[in-house]
Amino acid sequence: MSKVSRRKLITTGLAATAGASGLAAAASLAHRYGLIPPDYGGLYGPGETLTYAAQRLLTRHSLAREFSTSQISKIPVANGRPLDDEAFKRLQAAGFADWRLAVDGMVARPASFSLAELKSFPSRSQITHLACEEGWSFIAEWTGVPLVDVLNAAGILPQAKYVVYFSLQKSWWDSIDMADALHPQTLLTYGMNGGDLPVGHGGPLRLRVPRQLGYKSVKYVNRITVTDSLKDFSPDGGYSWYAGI
Ligand SMILES: Nc1nc2c(c(=O)[nH]1)N[C@H]1C(S)=C(S)[C@@H](COP(=O)(O)O)O[C@H]1N2
Ligand SMILES: [Mo]
Repeated sequence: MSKVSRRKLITTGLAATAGASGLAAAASLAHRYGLIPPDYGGLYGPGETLTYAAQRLLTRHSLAREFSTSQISKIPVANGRPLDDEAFKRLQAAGFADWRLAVDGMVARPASFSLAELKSFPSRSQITHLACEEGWSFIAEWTGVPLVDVLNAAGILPQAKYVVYFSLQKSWWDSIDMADALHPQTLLTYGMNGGDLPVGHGGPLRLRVPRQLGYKSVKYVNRITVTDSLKDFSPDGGYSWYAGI
């Protein structure tokens, strides 16, 4: 059976099973195919599994919509408190010359990159929508280096299954699977609307994951860890781990 028709069959099976005998049965079918999000054990477990499995089977290679310049929001919304502790203010005052991004975990060559080094990679710009789970959203142009290029520079080991990314803002971090980590639209961004990425929007560096809700686009990213398990990085309570849109 071809890959595509096998996929179709699994997807049809998932939908039919969900309708006939409830989400739990569909989730157990998804389990057989390894399509389990790391927060499946919680209250919304079977539902989370069904959403993630169906999306991964149907839309693994799909692109987030890109917009034209005229559709860029006039006043982008900066949400949450900007990072303003003393250590960050010192980095900012020095133009982030001493700031670095660490890349570690399941990579052949753990590395750290300055902003100038990240800017020396081929850059990509894309105009995408950032949607908050609370209902507001805006469209902006984001410029940066595809995460895949930085991961390749460090050498992703074959066991890798997830990429965890941490913020200078202590309680903020999140993770994505390799389908999103290697996706061409997933960018480590240092620019917005033609200028530097403003601190209010996560400058000097923010991971943009335009195929998922806004909270997956963590601001002030300074460390990336490649891993085969999220058991030491349990997702934050309240938000579902997979936030595909
Ligand atoms: N470090 C950090 N990243 C963050 C947040 C935050 O408060 N701190 N808020 C998240 C949420 S809930 C949303 S909707 C977006 C908002 O992005 P914006 O500030 O550029 O509008 O950033 C996400 N990333
Ligand atoms: Mo949000």
